[in-house]
Amino acid sequence: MKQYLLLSLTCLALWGCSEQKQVLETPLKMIDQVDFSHVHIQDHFWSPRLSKHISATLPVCIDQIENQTGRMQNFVNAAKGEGEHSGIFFDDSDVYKALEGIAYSLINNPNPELEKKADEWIDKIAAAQQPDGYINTFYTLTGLDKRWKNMDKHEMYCAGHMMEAAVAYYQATGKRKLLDVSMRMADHMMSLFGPDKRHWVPGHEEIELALVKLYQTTKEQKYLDFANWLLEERGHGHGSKGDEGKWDPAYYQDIVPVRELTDISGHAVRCMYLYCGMADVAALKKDTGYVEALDRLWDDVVLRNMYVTGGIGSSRHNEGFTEDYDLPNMDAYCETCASVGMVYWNQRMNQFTGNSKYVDVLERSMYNGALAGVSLAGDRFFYVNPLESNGDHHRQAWYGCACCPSQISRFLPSIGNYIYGTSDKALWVNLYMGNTTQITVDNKEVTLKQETDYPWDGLVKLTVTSAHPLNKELHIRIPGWCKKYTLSVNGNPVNASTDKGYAIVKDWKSGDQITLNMDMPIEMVSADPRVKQNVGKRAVQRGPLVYCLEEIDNSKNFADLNLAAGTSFEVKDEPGKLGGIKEIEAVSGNQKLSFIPYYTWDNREAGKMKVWIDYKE
Ligand code: FUB
Ligand code: ZN
Repeated sequence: MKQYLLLSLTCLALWGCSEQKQVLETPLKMIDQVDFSHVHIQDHFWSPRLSKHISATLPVCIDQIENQTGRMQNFVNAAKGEGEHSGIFFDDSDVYKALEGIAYSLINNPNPELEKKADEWIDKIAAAQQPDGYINTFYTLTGLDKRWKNMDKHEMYCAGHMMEAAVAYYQATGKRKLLDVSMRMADHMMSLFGPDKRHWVPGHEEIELALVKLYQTTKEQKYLDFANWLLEERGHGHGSKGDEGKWDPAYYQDIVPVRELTDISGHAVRCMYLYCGMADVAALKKDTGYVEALDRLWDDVVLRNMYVTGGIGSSRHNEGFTEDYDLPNMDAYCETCASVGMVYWNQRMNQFTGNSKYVDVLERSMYNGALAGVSLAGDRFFYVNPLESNGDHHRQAWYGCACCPSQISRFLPSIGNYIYGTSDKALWVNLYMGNTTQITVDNKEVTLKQETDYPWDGLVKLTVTSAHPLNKELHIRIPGWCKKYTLSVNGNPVNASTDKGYAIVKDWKSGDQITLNMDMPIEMVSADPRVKQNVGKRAVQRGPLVYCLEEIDNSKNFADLNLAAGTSFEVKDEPGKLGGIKEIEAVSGNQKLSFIPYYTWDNREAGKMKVWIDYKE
C-alpha cells in the first residue's frame, strides 16, 4: 500500500506568506548527509569560529571539567567507590559532550596532545563502570540501591551522551574502549527494561537517538529495537511523576503515544531530542506514523512557537513551552541547546522530504539562536538567549548546569554536516560556506568547492569535479529569505526549474562553475499578529542574519528608537568591528539607528539590546 505524507510550506512564525499543503509520495529518508569529516571549511565567517573552538572553547571546557568543578573527580571517586559526588546529578553528561566535541575536533584537526587528554578521560570513565555495566557517578557515589527508581534522574540521558561521545571517538581514532563501555551500559539497561521486563520512560530524552548511533556503529539490531521500544513506552502512563509530582506528563512528552503527538509541549530540549530519536528510528524502521507526527509537530513549532532567531521554548519555568504565540522578548528563555536541537531535527526532516523549508529553519536557528550562544572569543556562553535586554544579561565562562557550553563544544566542529547531501538522483547543496569537500558518490571520487562571502554576501561559486561523469542533478537551495536570484553555469545564465525550494541544475559537467547570485536586501519583518509582545514592532533581517540594536551603538534615546514605513537602510562594511561584520544603518525621521547581527551582541561593554523595534505607521 502506498503511504502518503502531508507536508506543509511554512511562513515560520512570521507573517506574510501563504500556507499550502502538499502531498508527497516519499515518506522516508531520501537524502544522506555528507559527513563533516569530508568537509574542509575555509571562509571569513566560520573559520574564525572554528579556530576559536580549538583555541578557546575546548580549553575552557577541559579546565572547567578537570579543575574548576568536580566533574572529572566524580569519575575518579566513583572508580574508587569513595568520596562525594559534587555538582548536579547529570553532570557526567557535560564530560561526555565535551569529549564528543574533542573527538569531532580531532577528525579535521588531529592533535596528539588533545587525543591523549581524551584517552585519559576515557580511562577514568571506564574505571567508573560497575561490574554489571552500570555507569553513572551520581548514583555510584550516593547509593547504588537508589538507581533506576526515579525516571527523572537522567541515568539514560547520561548514558546516551556517553554513547554519542563513544561513537564520535571511535570514528575519530578507531579506539573502541568507550564504545565497549557504552555497549555494556546498553546491555545492562536492556537486561532490566524492555518487552516483558520493567517499564521505563526516560525523563529526559537523548538515549533514543544515541542508541541509533550505537546501532549504526556496531550493527547490533538490538540497540535499534531498544530505541524503538523506549519511544513506544511514552504516553501510556508508565512515566515519571518526576520531582515529587512537580511536572505533568506534558513536560516529559509523555502525554500520548508519540505517534499521536500534535502539539509541542513541555521542556524544549527534551522535545528536540525526542523528535530526532523518532526521525532516526522512523528512517530505519520505515515508520511513516512517526514522520507524520513529526510533520504535525513541525508546523506547531515553527508557525506558532518559534522566535525570529530560530530559538524555541519561551518560559524559564519549564525551560519550554507555554501557549501558542506566547513569545516574550525580555523574558525569552530560548536555551542555546534548544536552538542546536532545532538544527539537528530540521536536518532530519529535510532528509525525509527534500524540502528546503526545513533548511531555512535550520539556518535561522544556526546563525542566530545557536551562534549567539558563544562569545566571539569562544570562551563565554549564553544559556538563555533573550531578544531584549536591560543590560544585565551576559555570557558566562560556565554554568552550574553547563549543558549549553558543552553543547556548543560538540556543535561547532560538526557544522560541516549541514552543507551537502546526496541521494539517488542528486547532490544537494543546502548551506553556503566556503569549503572544499571530497566524497565518494556512486563509487566515484567527487570534489565540491564553494567560494563565498556568505552570510554577508549572496554570491556563491560552486564547482563540482569528478574524474568520471556523475549522473546526478544538482539541487541548489534557494533560501526562503531570497526573493531574487540568478543562476549561471560557466557564466551562461540558466533558467533552472525549482522543486521544494531547490533550483535544479541538470546540465552540468565536471569542472563547470555554477554561480548562484542571491539578492540580499535588508528587510523589515513583522511577527504573526497573534504574538502580542510584537504588535506594532518590526525586526530587521538580512539574508540569514537577524539584527539587533545594542545601546553602545545607539546611546541616544535607546528606548524611543523606532522604525517607520519610510525608513532608509544602508549596509556598512565594518571589517574591524565584532570580528568583521556588515552593520546596518537606518535613518528613520531624524533618528539614526545602527544594527549589528544578533549573534554578536554582548561582546562589548554591557548595555541594552533589542531585536523587535517600535514601528510607526
Ligand atoms: O536536564 C539536562 C539539561 O539541563 C536540559 O536539556 C537543559 O534544559 C538543562 O535543564
Ligand atoms: Zn543547554
